[in-house]
Formats: sequence, structure tokens, C-alpha cells
Amino acid sequence: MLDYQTAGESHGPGLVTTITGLPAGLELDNDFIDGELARRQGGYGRGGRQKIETDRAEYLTGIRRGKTTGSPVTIFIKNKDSRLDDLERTPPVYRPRPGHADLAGSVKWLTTDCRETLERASARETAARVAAGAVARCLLNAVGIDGLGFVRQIHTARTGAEITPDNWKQMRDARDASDTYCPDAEITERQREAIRQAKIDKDTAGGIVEAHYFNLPIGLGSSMDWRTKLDSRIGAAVMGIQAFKGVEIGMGFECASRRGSEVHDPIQFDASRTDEPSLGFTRTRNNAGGLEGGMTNGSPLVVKGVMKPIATLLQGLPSVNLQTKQPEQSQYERSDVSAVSAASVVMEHVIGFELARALVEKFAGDSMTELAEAYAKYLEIARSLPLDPPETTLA
Ligand code: EPS
Repeated sequence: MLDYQTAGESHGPGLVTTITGLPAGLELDNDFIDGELARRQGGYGRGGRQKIETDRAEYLTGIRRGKTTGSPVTIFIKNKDSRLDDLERTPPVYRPRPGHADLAGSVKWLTTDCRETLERASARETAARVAAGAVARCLLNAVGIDGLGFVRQIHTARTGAEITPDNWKQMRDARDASDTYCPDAEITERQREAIRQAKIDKDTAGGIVEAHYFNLPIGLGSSMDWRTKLDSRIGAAVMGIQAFKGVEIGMGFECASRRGSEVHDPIQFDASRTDEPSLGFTRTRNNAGGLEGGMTNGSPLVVKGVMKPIATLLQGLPSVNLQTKQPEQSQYERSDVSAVSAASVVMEHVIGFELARALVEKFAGDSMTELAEAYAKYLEIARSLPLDPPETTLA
């Protein structure tokens, strides 16, 4: 099974990702992977840390001549700001920040020093997840699957931009021209203003990020078990991102106030599009967000996630000193005013990894050659259905 594990602290020597189960012969696009790590570091509203770091993927295992060998792939991302054992520069934190892991972690691991928890809970760890997801994207790209993540909303500044299979590449260019990663220049300016104002007020801002993936075959994931449903895996992957408080697939929560006839996407067949991974089954709309019964249905995958405002506020929040149990303001640690833009990169990649995992599960092989052949064969067989005449005909 394709899987990954991350390790590392925010101010330790670095972060590590180990990816297991990659087929042999996958060519890694190093410029793309490092470019995505750089994008995660960016976005308007980031704090001082990103001026120090230059995240780069260093491959320790599993790669020979730029390609996977089938051996676990270990990636190291160096922390330039490495000082975890220097007590003067990483002093104990006794005043937990409401909204952070500080209080629950300190009690859980039986310490009054929140640093023990925050070093691992820090969103710096998401660099390791972006590296894993960017490797997975190389695998998706090898069978023609691609996509984008972007910022829909920061605080109340929300774009109504529509992303379609025909415009998504232009939208990605527009996103890349925006320093909040929003494909809408006017809303970008409002989002910058929301972040600027939050900073003046010694406060922070959250938002909504969105990811779309295209050219997916029908049938990734499975309705046979809740663990193999893609909704379940994508939901877990998105909710596992630091500071995420909600996830929606397609129409999401809006389904509640609509009737079935308004929600479900009518099925059509277009004989001129049978060469596509959707095999010619088209929909008049995509409220399902590309998933039905936990499986891809041939429509683009559409996922939204909501990130709460960062818990580290310059003004502090009412808290309690864990040493004295006396009321005090929460401690300020260097942080970001908003990391919603960075979170759009992270969500794009944790979802990409789940798609790659489902792809490897369905078309498993030791090598990319076998995977690509199994994928092509599946489309060929599915396209030629019905293989047998029906045995019984109901009157
Ligand atoms: C982050 C690195 C961190 C924070 C931020 C995200 O670096 P430092 O703590 O050294 O400033 O900037 O972390 C958090 C928001 C958090 O809650 O821990 C990063 O690389 O994304």
C-alpha cells in the first residue's frame, strides 16, 4: 500500500517524510516538488520564519538516477532555524494559547512546558506532507491526473470564481499571480486588506481553501468498506491539517437545504467522449464533487476545507500559567497573521496523496510500467461493457 509518515520538530534539525509503496520507475520532477515547498512557504501574512528557511527536498533513500527504485523514499527538509536544545533560544512555554495544542498536550504528556507539544504540533510539519504529496502528484501526472488548490476566502473576503475543466489552467496562472493564492485580483486585494487589518489589531485571520482534481477515472476508492471510501480518506487527510475545522465535498453542507432533485447530478452519455477517463459518462452539474458511494465518478473532484485563525495572537488571549495556575495572557511565539494561502498548498497535496494511494490500490504493480498498463487495460475493458448479453430480461 502507498503510505507515508512524517517526523521532525519545528526547531529541530529538520523534517523527514518516508513514503512506502511507490512503484519503481516513477520519475520525480524535482523542480515541481521544490516549487511546491516554496509555495507553501509563501503567501501574504506569513511571519518571520519563512525569511529564514529555504525548504528543499533532499532525497536520502529510494531514488536512483532521478527515479524511484521501489525502496522506501525518504526526504529530508533541513531546518535552518534549528535550536531545539538551546534553552535560551527555545525557552519553556508555560502560558498555553487557546486554540493551540498547548494545554491538552501538556496535560497529556505530563509536563508544564507547552514546548514539548508545540514543536511537533507546529504547522512547520506540513512541509513534510507537501513533499509527500508533490511526489504523489508526479505519479498522478504519469496517468494524466492533475489539479490545483487555491484560496476561496480569507476572513470575509470571498471570491465567487468558478473552476472548470476548461479554465483551470488559466485559474492556476491567476492564482500564481496572487500573493494570497486567490485566482481573483480584486478579491486578492480585499484579502490582503483583511490580513493587514488583523495585523494592526494584533489578531489573526482564517479562511476557506479549495482543491480540484481533473481527468480522474471512474472507480477510485470503494463503497465496499468505510475505510476505502475516498470521502472518508480525503476527509481524514484534510481534517488532519493543522488548524482545519471542517471539510466539504462538492455541495457539502449546502445539501441540507436543497431537495434531492436539486442536489443529485443527472447522468448523460456522450459517445464522442468515450476516450476520456470518464468513458463518456457526463453530468449536467457536479454537486457531488466527483464522488459517489465513496468512489470517483468521472467528474472533477472538488473539496473545500476551513482553517481557523492561527492561535498565536500578538495581543494574547486569557489563559492560565501552568506553573502557578494563576490567570495570565497566553504566550506570544513568532507566528503568522494568516497561513491560509500556505494551507491551500497543503490541502492540495494531502488530497493528491489520497488519490495516488487509491490509484496504486486499484492498479497495483511493482513498476510504473505495470501500473500504466493496468490502468489502460481497465479503461479498455470498462469502455467495451457490456461484455456479455444480459442473462435475464425483465418484462
Ligand atoms: C510555520 C513555522 C512556524 C510558524 C508557523 C508555521 O515557525 P516558527 O514557530 O519558528 O515561527 O511560523 O507555525 C504555526 C502557525 C504554529 O501554530 O505553530 C511553517 O513553516 O509553516
